[in-house]
Amino acid sequence: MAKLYEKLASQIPALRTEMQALVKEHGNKVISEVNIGQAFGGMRGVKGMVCDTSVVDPDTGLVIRGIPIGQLANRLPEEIFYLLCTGELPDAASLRTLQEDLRNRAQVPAYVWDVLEAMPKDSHPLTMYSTAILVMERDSEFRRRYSEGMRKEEYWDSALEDSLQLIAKLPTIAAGIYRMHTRKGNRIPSNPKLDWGADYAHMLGIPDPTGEFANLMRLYMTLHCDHEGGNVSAFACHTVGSALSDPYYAVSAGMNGLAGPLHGLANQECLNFVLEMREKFHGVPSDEQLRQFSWDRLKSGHVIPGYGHAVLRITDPRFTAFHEFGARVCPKDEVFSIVANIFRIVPDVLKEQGKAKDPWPNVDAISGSLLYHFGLTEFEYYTVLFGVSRALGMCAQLIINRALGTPITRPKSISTAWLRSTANAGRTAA
Ligand code: HAX
Repeated sequence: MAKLYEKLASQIPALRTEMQALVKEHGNKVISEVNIGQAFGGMRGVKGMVCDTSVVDPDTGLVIRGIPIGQLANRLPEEIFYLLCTGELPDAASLRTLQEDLRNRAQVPAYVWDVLEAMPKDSHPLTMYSTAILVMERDSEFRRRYSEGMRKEEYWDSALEDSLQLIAKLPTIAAGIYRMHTRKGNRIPSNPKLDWGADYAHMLGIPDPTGEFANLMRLYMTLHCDHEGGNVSAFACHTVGSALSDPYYAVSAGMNGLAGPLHGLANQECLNFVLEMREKFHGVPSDEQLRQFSWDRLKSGHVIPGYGHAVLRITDPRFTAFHEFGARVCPKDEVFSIVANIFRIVPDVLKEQGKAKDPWPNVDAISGSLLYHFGLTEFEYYTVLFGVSRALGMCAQLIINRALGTPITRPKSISTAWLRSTANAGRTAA
């Protein structure tokens, strides 16, 4: 913690000065306009918040602190967390200190397991995961210090403290949920010699004679870490945190957003789509069968899961990183082959249909097929994996927002009647 804390402490005064100067000198400069379509359309494209951890460019994809995600695919998730927070990759000593710090905080309180074990056995794993985060709120340093009168300039350091506590414990909690939910047997103790991602893989208990499953988990944790500030889970976390609810409340809220089928649950739906196809055609379908299957799905009023994006207009570079991993590790796997064939065929189908603005695959189109290859076949669990990784970005964004004193989120909503009269006034004026 020391080095990450010191690094942030050294950076924050300049960040505050820059923000204050921008607001003072250019506070009235218009950066976005909103039309009625956007007001009814999920505020798509409206520039109304600041997020420095990462940017999603329609034509580049995820860029973390100026580095395209494809160039970070071989980095450890802990390095990515440091990068998200500070804008710099850690040197060897800073990485070691952060890893040691996370190990020292990894012990999960017994009451968390008691709560999880008391939940109905058919609870969704993401509900269990979000509950575990929320129940640990009793230990929040942010809330404790706030109630003691903590000064506003100090908010970030207790947000960092809570974030590190959370991040350290999440792999153990998530792996415990997997063992419990799938009735795979007892929880597997953490191995303190392993890095964060590999330890998570180890605690899941998936046989890994080649070490490639651990590699997949590191890659998975790195690729899903952040996707700028306006996506459902990040925005939910941001909004709850902006009320100065502590990081446990805010991250748990973000996880609930991840549960939606249009967001984090999409990876589960994607694998379903692929497995349905495999079952129907008793293996890898021909190109024509695949094309017809996709059209049938569209005509029945369903989306093709894993394709399209609210921002991206290219093949998601995270899809590409997973595709390269699969092509190296399991090129002949049936499920992976179907995913690769869908990638050849579905973009043209979607273009022909002409509705989706982005006919290209997003990360969810492929991640499940790789997990499935290694025997992690319980796809209702996949969103939890996403949630472990995404906690890195949520926490980094929270820490920075508390450092900058970002105020409570409160966009102005308008009524349909107001829009109607405004639209009509425009018509009269024209
Ligand atoms: N298949 C079929 N139709 C699609 C489509 C797809 N994959 N993607 C978009 N469309 C349709 C939309 O449903 C919409 O139709 P209507 O006008 O009839 O409502 C139309 O094309 C325009 O939509 P859009 O502007 O291109 O897309 P949105 O920004 O509204 O939505 C989504 C983006 C990701 C939600 C959308 O592309 C989708 O539903 N994709 C499938 C689900 C999915 O892969 N979700 C994961 C996204 C990544 C993520 O956040 N992961 O957490």
